[in-house]
Amino acid sequence: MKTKLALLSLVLTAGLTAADQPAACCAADAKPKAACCTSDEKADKAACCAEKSDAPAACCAEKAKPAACCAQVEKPKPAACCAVEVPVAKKPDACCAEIENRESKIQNFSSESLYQLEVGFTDDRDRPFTLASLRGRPVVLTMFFASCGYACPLLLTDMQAIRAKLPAEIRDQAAFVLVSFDVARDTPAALAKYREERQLDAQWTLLHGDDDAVRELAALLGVKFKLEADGQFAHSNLISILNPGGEVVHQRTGLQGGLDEAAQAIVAVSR
Ligand SMILES: [Cu+2]
Repeated sequence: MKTKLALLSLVLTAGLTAADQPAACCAADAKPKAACCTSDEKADKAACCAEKSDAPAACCAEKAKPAACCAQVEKPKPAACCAVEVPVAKKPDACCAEIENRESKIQNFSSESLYQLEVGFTDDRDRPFTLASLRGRPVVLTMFFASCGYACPLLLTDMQAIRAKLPAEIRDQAAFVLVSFDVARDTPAALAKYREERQLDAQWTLLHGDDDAVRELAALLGVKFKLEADGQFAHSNLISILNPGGEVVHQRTGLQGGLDEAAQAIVAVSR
């Protein structure tokens, strides 16, 4: 994280122009604002920031006076204020949302990308897994639960059928992902058993998440699910196709048809 923030700070600092220089501390010389405000000789950083409240990146990146510096800024200034060592829980929402957006751009994730999700999952070998690790590949993703007696087996069959429709070179690079919303029963061990029973090879990723992670992903995908009295879930039937950047480019809704279209969507984002 520190490296990313340092990079961000550098990017922002590099973008400052002479017009951004705070008058009081920079007028005396031609140094750009960054040099001016971080100079030991011009140590009154709060005053420096006050001169130019919309360009505090340089002075607020100075860790010695983050509180005073950020207080000078009327609007939250993410790069500046978040660049300091503020505990995560205390970062202002607007501040963090913007810096995350900028970091995502650095990683080439768009605002539509599921790979911006910071929640973690666990795979069926009990290893931590983040969705962003799927970047660079076309992805076929479905939310399901392993003990489903009706729809989920059909969804799996359709994912396998979509896979079979792909040209070999695309089939080999695609990832097939099943994320369970049955957080209580579909433990990594239960998912490992499911993999074995269904004979799913290494191209398949089976994920367990905690309640928050699952709900967040479901909301982004438009998947609804509800635990019924009989232990089964009522749920949406959606097979989502993601491009290599993690954006949903196609969804097959329901339990019938649409396999050719789904395969075509995968091919389209693979070339
Ligand atoms: Cu189901």
